[in-house]
Amino acid sequence: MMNNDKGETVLTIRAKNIEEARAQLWNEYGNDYSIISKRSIPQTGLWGLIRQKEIIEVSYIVKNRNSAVPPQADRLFAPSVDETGIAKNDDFLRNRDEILKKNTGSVENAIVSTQISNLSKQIEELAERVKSGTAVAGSDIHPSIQRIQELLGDNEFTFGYIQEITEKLKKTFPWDDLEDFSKVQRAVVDWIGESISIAPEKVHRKPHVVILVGPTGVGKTTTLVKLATMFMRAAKKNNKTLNFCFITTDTMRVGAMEQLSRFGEVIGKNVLKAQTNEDVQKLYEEYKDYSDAIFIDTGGYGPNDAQHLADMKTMLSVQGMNPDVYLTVTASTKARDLNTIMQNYEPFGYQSVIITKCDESEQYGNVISVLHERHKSISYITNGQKITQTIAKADVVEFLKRLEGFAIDRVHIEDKFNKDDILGEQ
Ligand SMILES: Nc1nc2c(ncn2[C@@H]2O[C@H](COP(=O)(O)OP(=O)(O)OP(=O)(O)O)[C@@H](O)[C@H]2O)c(=O)[nH]1
Ligand SMILES: [Mg+2]
Repeated sequence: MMNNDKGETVLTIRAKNIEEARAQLWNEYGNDYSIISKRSIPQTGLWGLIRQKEIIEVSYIVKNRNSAVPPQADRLFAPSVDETGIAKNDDFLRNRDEILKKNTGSVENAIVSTQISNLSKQIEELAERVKSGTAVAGSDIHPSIQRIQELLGDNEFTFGYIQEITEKLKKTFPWDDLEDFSKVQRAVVDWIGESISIAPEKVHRKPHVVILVGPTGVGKTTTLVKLATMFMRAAKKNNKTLNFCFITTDTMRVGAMEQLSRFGEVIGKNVLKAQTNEDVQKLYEEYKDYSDAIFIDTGGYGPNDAQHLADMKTMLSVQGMNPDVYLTVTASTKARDLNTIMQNYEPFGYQSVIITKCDESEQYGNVISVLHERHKSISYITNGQKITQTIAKADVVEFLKRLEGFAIDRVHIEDKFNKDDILGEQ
């Protein structure tokens, strides 16, 4: 308890959300309180194992502290409201006198009084919403939240993600503040940005072994070559030469070796072939001492092809190799399939995800939602079939700019998310 600069006593209460805090204050003081501020307090569950929840702490002052009528009794006489939401004061005063005569001080009266006061509070709120035209038949969702839900749906965000944003809006914005749609929208764009995790740049010990895994036809081979090209350019920029080789373990598919070899020819590199774990091991031992990087291409299997996935994992397990494994998926993959793929490739210990074929997709909500739900980061995105200039480091701002239907304040998001250069455009 403390005093504010007007000498009024400032009190605090804690609650799950602002609505609950208001309900508590209403029960205690009727209308005779003013909320001054609120703040969120993180709560950690059992030994920090359970997901963090937040509660809020509300600071408030009590008005009319010396009022002759105690708050509970006073609320018995909340004015009745007609269909326009306007209080009928004569009826209200008559009822108040009659009830006062009949009811004095029993527990039952207190309970009834609380119930009546809660009801009158609800009526007041409803009348307020009818007046302002914001009441929604059969739902307690503000139109701004509904609009946000529609926009998120249009961008293919998952139901779970939309629910999360809805709860956050309800917690953060009091009903009246939801009227300001551009403010709401800006907050949602910020939250989407905050939910995108970009893989941090890492410094690797030589040789930097890069392995791409992922379903059939997602663009693993093409992306591996794009990565090699990008690393080569970065080295060249620093007046260095990148010593590297390609290894393909994709020996089953007709033409797989030729495909990579063709790319290899273009950039002047041989492609080495590995059919077994011993082959990978041998090639690694042979090349590790004088390679800056080793790029390993893998065959594509369906995410439910457990046997092939297990064989591939065995083939790639080489002591001391410590590879940088990326899961490669296309931007247009449905959220549910993405979830299955990410789950089934988990044994490869991929550090982050490469999103391919972004040029073929308009919406990214599916990818953003699933990666957020599975706590995975994005490292690169690819944007076309051309080997050069169609790979970029993943960038929050680029994802936000592609959100459909949202008004995007570019200066704000660039300031907030600190846009990096797109490597592919250099
Ligand atoms: N539009 C578009 N096409 C791409 C992109 N990346 C790759 N592709 C194309 O996707 C097709 C498959 O690419 P690959 O690199 O062979 O895919 P993969 O994952 O190695 O395929 P498998 O080895 O058979 O599993 C090719 O036609 C590529 O040109 C991209 O970013 N955008
Ligand atoms: Mg391939």
